[in-house]
Amino acid sequence: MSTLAGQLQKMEAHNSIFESAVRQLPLPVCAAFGAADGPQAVSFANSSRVLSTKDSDSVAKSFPNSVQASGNVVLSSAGANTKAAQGKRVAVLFSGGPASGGHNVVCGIKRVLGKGNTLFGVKPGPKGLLLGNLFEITDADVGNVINTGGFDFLGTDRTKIKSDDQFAQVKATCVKHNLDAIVVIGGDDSNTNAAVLAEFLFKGVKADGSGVQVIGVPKTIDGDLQIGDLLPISFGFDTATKIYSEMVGNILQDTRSSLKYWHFIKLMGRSASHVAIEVALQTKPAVTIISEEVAEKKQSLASIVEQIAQTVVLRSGKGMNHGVVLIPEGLIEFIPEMNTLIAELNDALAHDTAEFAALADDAKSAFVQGKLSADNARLLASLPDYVVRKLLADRDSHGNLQVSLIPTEQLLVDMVKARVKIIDAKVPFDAHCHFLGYEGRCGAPTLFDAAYTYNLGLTAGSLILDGRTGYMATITGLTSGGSPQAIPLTGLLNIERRHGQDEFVIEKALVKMDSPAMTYFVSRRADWSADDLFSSPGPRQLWGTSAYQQPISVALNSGSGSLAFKIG
Ligand code: FBP
Repeated sequence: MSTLAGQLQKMEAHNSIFESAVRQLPLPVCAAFGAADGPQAVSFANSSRVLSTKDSDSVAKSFPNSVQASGNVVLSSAGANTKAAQGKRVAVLFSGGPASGGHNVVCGIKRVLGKGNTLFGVKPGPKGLLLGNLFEITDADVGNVINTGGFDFLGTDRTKIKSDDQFAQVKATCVKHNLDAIVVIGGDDSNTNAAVLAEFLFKGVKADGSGVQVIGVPKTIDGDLQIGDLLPISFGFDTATKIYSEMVGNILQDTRSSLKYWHFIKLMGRSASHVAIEVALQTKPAVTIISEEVAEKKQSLASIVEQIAQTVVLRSGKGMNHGVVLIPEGLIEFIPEMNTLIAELNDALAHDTAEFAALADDAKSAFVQGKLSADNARLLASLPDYVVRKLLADRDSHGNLQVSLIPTEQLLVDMVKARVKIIDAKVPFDAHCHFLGYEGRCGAPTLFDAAYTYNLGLTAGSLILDGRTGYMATITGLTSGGSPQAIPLTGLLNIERRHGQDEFVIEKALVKMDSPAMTYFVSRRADWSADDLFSSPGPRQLWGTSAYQQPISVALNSGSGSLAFKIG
C-alpha cells in the first residue's frame, strides 16, 4: 500500500486532517472555573433576580417542590465549590434536532464531574431514557468527540415524555442505574420536559426517599430559546447561521458573476425567523422575508409576491436581472390566510384520520374540500398541486404540519414569475430554488459555539455537584469573560392551549419588531434591494482574528459595542 493510501485510510472514521487538528483546539473557560487546563466546579448562590410569568400562580400549584426550592430565583456562581459532592451518577441526553456544540456540553460535564463521579450517555435521546439505554462515558470518549459537530456520539430523538407510563419508565431507569441526576440538552419543548421531570423526580425515587436532579441546557439552531440578557442565544445558532451565510454569500457572488439568475433560498428555523435575519445581516441580499413581520402586518401571500416582483422589476430597470431572496422555513404558517387554512386542515385531518389515510392521493383533496369553509376551500383550490400534496401530508407526532416539507420557495418563484410577466413582460426572470437546513445543524462548531457549550457543560455539572435541580444552565456576559448562572425552569413556564388542551410551555422567542436587530435590518434593506451591497462572510474560522465573532443579531440585541465575543 502506498504511503499516501495508508495516510488516507488513517483519516477514515472522523480522523481527517481537520478533525484531528480541531480536537487539539484549546477552549477558554470563564474565570469562575479557574484554570482552562483544570477547570473546577463552582457553587451557586441566589442572585437578586426573581422570574415570573403571567401564569406563575398556576405554575406554583403544579410544580410545588421546584418552586418552593428555587423561589424562581436566578442563581449566580459563588466561587469554587469546596464541598462539591462526590460519587454522583449522572446521565446526559440530547433531545430534538441536532445543533453544533452538543458534544462539548458532554465534555464540559465530564470534565467538571472529574474522577469522583460517573457520567452516563443515554442513547438515543428521551426514548433512550425510557428504554434505560445507558453507557458509561470515558475520558477517551471525551478526547474523541471534543470540538466535533453533530449529536452522533449519543444520537437524539423527539419523544415527548408525558404519559404516566412514560414517567414510570423514567423512574425505573433512574432506579435501575441508581442515578442521581439527569442533564437534558434541548430546546424550548425539551427544557419544558426537563421542568416537568424535575418536579416528578424531586423526591421519593430512591430507597432513602431522595430524588433525582434534573438540569437543562439550552440548544437549538432556530435561536428561539432566548431569555434577554440571561440567555442571549441558544447554542448551535452561531454555527448553523455561519454555514448558511457562507453558502448564501457564495450564491450572491455567483449571481453577480453570471448576471442572469434569481435564487430563492429557504432557510431552516421551524417558526421564528432568527436564522433568516442573521443570515441577512451577514450577507445583505436583495430581499429577506421575516415571518413575524408578515404576521404583524397581516400580509397576504399576494402582497409578499408583489413586494418581491416589484424588487425584481426595480433591479431590472438598473440592469440587474439577478438577486437573492431569503425565505424563513416557517413563513407559510405566518401568512394569515394560510394559517387559517392550515388550522382548519389540521382539525379536519385529526378527526377523520383513518378514512383520510385510506384514500388515493387524487381523492384526498376532494375529501378535505368538503370539510373546509368556503374561503379556505377556494384558497386550497387556488394552490398548485405540489403545495396541496404537502399540506395534506401526514402530520408529525404532535399533530403539526411538517412545514419544512412545503416548497414555499418554489411557490414564491412561480407566483413571482407570473406577476412579473403582468407588470412588465420584458423583464427577464430566471430563478433557482434552494433549501438550506440539514447542512447547517451538524457542522464542526464555531469557536463561539465550541467555547460556549464547553462552559455550559461545566455549569451544568457544577449545578449537579451543588445539589441543584430544576434549573437551566446559562453563561451570561459573553463579551466580558462569561459568567456561569442558572435559570429556574419554573420561572419560564406559561400556559398555552395546544391541540385543545392547556399545557405548560416555555414560550418560543420570536423576532421582535422593535428589537435592535430588526430595526437595523429595516433601516438597511431598501439599499440592499436597490443595489448589490452584499458581502460574503466566507468559511467559519477556528484560528485567527475572524474566529472571535458572535452572531450579528445577538451583538445588536445585547447592545454590544462590537462583534467580538470574549469567554475567559
Ligand atoms: P430543535 O428546535 O429541536 O433544535 O430543531 C430545530 C430544527 O432544525 C428546525 O429548524 C427544523 O424545522 C426541524 O429541526 C427539523 O427537524 P426534523 O427533521 O426532525 O423535522
